Amino acid sequence: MGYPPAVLAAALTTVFLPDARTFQTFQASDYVRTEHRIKARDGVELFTVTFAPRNANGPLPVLMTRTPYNAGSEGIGSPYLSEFVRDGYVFCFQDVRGHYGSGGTFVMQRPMRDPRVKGAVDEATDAYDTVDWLVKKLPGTNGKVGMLGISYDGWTALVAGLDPHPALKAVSPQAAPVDMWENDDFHRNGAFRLSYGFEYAFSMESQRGFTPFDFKAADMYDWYLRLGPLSNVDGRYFKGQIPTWTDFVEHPDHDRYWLDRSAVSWMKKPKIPFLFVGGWWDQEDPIGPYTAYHTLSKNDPDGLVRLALGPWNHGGWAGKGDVLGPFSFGSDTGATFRADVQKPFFDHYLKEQVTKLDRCTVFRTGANAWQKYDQWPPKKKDRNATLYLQSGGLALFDPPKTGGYDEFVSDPAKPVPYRTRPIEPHYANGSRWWSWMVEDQRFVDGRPDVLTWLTEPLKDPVTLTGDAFARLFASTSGTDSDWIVKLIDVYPDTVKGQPKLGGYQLMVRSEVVRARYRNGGAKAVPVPAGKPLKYDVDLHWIDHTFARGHRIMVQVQSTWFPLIDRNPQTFVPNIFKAKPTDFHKATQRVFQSKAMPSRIEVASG
Ligand code: PG9
Repeated sequence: MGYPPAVLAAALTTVFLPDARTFQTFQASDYVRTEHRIKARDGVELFTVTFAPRNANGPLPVLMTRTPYNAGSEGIGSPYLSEFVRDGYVFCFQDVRGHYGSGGTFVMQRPMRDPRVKGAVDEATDAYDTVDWLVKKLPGTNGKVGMLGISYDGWTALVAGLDPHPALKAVSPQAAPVDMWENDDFHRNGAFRLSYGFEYAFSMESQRGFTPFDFKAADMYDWYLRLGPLSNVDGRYFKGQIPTWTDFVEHPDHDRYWLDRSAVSWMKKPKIPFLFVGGWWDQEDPIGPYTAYHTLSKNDPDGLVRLALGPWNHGGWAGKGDVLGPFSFGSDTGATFRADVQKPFFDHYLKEQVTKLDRCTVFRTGANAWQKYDQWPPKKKDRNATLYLQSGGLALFDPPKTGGYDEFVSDPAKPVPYRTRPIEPHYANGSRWWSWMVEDQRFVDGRPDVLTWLTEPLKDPVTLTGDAFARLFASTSGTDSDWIVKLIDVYPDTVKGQPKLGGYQLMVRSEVVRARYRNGGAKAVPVPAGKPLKYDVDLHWIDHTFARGHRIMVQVQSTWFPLIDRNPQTFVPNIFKAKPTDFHKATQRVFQSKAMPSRIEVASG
């Protein structure tokens, strides 16, 4: 439909564009960079950098990011901010206390203050004091502030949004962890994320500013095996000088320490709009966005909570988002998200540009198509699906009629690598950490300590949309155990035009549970040796199409090294204090009978 330009301009002016200044467009070079030291309520100075357009016709809103990764090095030339830069926003970057230019002491994910303690500070008060300063002291603002950021910067945005200054009008926490014992960077359901926990704690706490650990080794699989039990970390390297590592060791269970740091405990009812953003293949914080959306949307009568999920690794939406590993998504999904979801969200609340904002914008992987949902999981009961593990390595959508179990021996001395070796340190130059979640799983298929079930090639496409769980009936000959479940899309042997994808095993969902916490994280309890037990492995959410001719695969294993530390497979009260003699081989069984039907379940809302 073509409208005459005059009609179109009039319509745009009245509906979308509140005043003439919106017609101004800017480039990064039109902005002036200024440094500030903003005093928090306790007198600590927070180093802050602002960028404001030189010749704006009117006041503009502020977009703020609070970071532990050096505000001084932040610029506005990246694609991530380009849509805002062009349109005219003021940008503000601030070092959290204790890192780079800010005063005070850094505390990893500083717990929320006790409001009864006078003068107490946390990341929310630091954000509050900064917003207050921005709207009162910084010239050229319209009195409205938004916050956004990825990962740690997303977490600082989340915390600020839960206890907001009146001028903080909208927040987008992106890949923000929520409860680091249950999910994301440091643990998964209490299983310790060894390589990430080790590297990150050291890099943040050995000095002021991010300082990578110098492994002097090419392969982290080898390095962590040679390290031996976790008690050697302090003995050989950290010497009690890395506070977060000390806390890992002293708080193996989901105790008060973790609850105090869990944003779930601070989430009651949203006071301002939130846009949560996550990536299906985020190698660091894939679960925080779901958990936050899920928790806050339960009590959201004003419809303030929104969600966007895309085919991204950690922060992949900041770039083009057209490919990940060998997979192409058919369009620049990062750019689409930023232009169609992120920018309208902030424009709506900070510039009063009235636009329809979708509740949940989700990229369906496999089909390469964006979906809009009124809620997540969407209400579509007909989409519920159950895939049963059967004898002979078969996976079927019908329950087993007979069957027994499959077994393997898990040996902590020869753990299954989580990705192909050599495994580089996470943030080393050229590290494949960023794309390991889409690596071809054929590198472990066929190992004697990895069980595999597979459907026949699909006659029709199968789309799974909703909450995904593995219900596993399993036993171990030991007294503790890890269970790792992977849901995999197996490509046909030949893929037209993409020879590299022939037979590819793409991991779509994956998770680990630690058997000692099967009754809850508060207390570790031994597993009765040899007794089959039911484990609910939360695979979180899925929106994926397994195309015609593809097969669906499920893999189960008990080690995933060194992503996850080795379970001794013999119960000890604290695995961080286990001795070398505590680690034993165990015989693992997965049951697939009528009475104990191990399966994958996907349920809609
Ligand atoms: N994944 C990182 C992180 C976030 C929050 C706490 C600890 C680590 C990050 O990328 O910032």
